[in-house]
Amino acid sequence: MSDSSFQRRKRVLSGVQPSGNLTIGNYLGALKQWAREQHRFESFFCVVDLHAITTPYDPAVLRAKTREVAALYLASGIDPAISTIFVQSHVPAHSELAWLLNCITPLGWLYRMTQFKDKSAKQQAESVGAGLLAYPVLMAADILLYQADAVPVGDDQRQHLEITRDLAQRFNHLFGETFTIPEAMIPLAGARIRAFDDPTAKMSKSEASEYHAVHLLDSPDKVKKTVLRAVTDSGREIAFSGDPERAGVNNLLELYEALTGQSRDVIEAHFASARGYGDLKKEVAAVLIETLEPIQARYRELTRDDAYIDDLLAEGAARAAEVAGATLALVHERMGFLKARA
Ligand code: ATP
Ligand code: LTN
Repeated sequence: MSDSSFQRRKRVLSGVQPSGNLTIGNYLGALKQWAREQHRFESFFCVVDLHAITTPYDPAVLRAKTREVAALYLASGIDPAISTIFVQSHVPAHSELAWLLNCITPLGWLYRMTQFKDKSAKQQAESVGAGLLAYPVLMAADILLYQADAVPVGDDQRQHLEITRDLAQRFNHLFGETFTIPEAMIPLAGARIRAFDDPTAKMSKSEASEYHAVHLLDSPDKVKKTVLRAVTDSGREIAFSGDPERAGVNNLLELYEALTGQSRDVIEAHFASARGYGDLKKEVAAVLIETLEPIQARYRELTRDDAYIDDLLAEGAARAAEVAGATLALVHERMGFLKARA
């Protein structure tokens, strides 16, 4: 096969921040897709610790969560024999490319990001770090370093994917064809799970309130309690609906849909004879518990020995650094940096 006819396998890159306890939203929006897609794509899955320091945090918690998130990737079915799992800060090319891209990113693009507006509003205006504003540039660096074709994420990341594409195009225009333009890959079901205690808000792992989310490591009892307390409306009809008044029930149905893989018609028919929302909640809790049980069993197995995870992460970082290093070298050349003498 000649060089020009050789096509590399399409690539995927994605990541989760070690900024709290992973939720069922993270699983359905991200991890579950990753486990499925790793068979079709050459895959890179990163624990994005550099992103997790863009809001106030505790260093000891960051360290523990970084390992925990990596273990949850494995427990959710990411196979280290076919996918590369690594920690973002172990591959310095991420920070380096982020700086280079920062210098071609118009500030206006960053101020427009809804995540920046939401997260900065939660802090005192004067203490918001510059890193929170530059967050999407670091994310673009993560993706572009691997020349990723597709990025499997939840619906909330659409805007960040757009800015990544815009930055890649801008760079290619300024310095010549360098980066692959990536596509967002968003699941049909489960792309935006809402909070149980407030169905107008997205479920989020950094939200501390007790009955906000179901976490991947929650006990069956905690899962049941959280789902049974889920905020719903005062009606009785169990049907998918875009009516904001009925967002709570719709969220439970969407969870059921994403977890069981059944069609909406089948689900509505199944619940047609239910006596009320209580029946729906019980069944959603049951499928959640059933989904989490094998993940938790694998997690316990994998974390008996920290050295196992640390070894895998070291191998992953070495593989990732090869790919990222090649892209960064090309970027240096295109941008006009004098090559250091060997
Ligand atoms: P944080 O609260 O710390 O910002 P988060 O829970 O929003 O965290 P991220 O680390 O920002 O999680 O996101 C990791 C992945 O999980 C992303 O692909 C994101 O789109 C997805 N995701 C996060 N929350 C949800 C949700 N509620 N429904 C579906 N996918 C989600
Ligand atoms: N911003 C993402 C996390 C993230 C990411 C990435 C996702 C950082 N770098 C690269 C996909 C690809 C989020 O989910 N909040």
